[in-house]
Amino acid sequence: MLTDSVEEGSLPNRFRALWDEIAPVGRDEGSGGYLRYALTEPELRLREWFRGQADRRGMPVTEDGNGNLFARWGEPTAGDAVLTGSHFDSVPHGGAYDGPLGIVSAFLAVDELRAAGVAPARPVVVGAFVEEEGARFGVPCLGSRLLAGEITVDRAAGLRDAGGVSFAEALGARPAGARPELLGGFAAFVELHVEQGRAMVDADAPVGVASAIWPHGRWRFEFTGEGNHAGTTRMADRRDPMLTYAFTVLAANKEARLRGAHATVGRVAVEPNATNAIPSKVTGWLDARAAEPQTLTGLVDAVRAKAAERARRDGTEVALTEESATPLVAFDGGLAERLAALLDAPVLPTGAGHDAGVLAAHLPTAMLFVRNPTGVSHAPAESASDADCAAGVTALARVLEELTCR
Ligand code: HGY
Ligand code: MN
Ligand code: MN
Repeated sequence: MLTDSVEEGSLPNRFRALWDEIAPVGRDEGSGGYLRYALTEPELRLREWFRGQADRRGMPVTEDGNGNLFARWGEPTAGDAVLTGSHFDSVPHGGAYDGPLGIVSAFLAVDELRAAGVAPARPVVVGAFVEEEGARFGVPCLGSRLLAGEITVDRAAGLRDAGGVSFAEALGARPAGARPELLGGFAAFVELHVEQGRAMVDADAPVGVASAIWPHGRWRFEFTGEGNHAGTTRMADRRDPMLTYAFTVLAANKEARLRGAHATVGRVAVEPNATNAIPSKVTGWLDARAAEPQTLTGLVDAVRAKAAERARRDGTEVALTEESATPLVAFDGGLAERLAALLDAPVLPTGAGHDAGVLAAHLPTAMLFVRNPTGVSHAPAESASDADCAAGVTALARVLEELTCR
């Protein structure tokens, strides 16, 4: 059985030492946030760091042909490995912990098990999934969706970043797509992740277990009108898509509040994007989430209707395209309860999406949350104390021991 710190040097200090190896990678000095877009230089450096950590532990690394990495401890061909890990990529100027905490904690959990002399009866695999945030190619959990066959290879290969680079070009090959034989080799997946809210603070607990992920998705609104001169075009003669866009953002906020749901428009593109030109086109992306599927559907339908109504008034056009959708994820209830009892930890839902949310449809899956004192995420203020991160490592090690030795 594991005790708190089984090697020289406290676990919080060993966490900090490993954490400091990656903390500077991709950090923006101006904002203090991270620019770790999938398969760009900072994330590639973290992938090399991953390989180095695996090598130091004698864990051979394999790739699945979709950009996901797997480091394995145990019998190479056993078909009942327990997978853990998370992602390296970030949103623009995102926090330090969202993703990397799950990977660093996984390597440290392996160290804890080994130092305690635990000999797992089944392999432990540490995974690093590519493009979880969708910040570069627009589809979140791209790597895990490809592995699970939840996005076509054609669509994934053709996704392009702001510079026009396709995912296939960034990957260096056409993605392999579904790998059922690889996925079938895992008996369970446990993802440790920084909590992206204040529930653990309110629960006064360093570690929690996930019960569910809210259904959520991303919709692209394209508002088109008539580009024209800002100085010579009378107000009555304008067909200004910026008005329709602005009204739609306000409508999304109101409709979400009315439903106890969440709606965000955090990304916008304007053409031609000139101070003295009425836009010809405005594109906005809606991120909508709700605790129940029907609430989410109702929210998106209401925003679509309000946008169309306003477009008629503005003489503009509006087109709505669903870019990604994630159904309600109810994690394996038996597994969540078993881990909550093992760890004496609270069980809580989350509005944040994760690779665990994708894989939960394919194998028994659980998530562990580590307390985030600020409750802020997807921003530089995201935080976690070394002591709580160490508690997360200890919890993950206990869970891996439970799942590989019982
Ligand atoms: O957007 C999300 O919920 C996740 O952080 N990718
Ligand atoms: Mn994440
Ligand atoms: Mn995230």
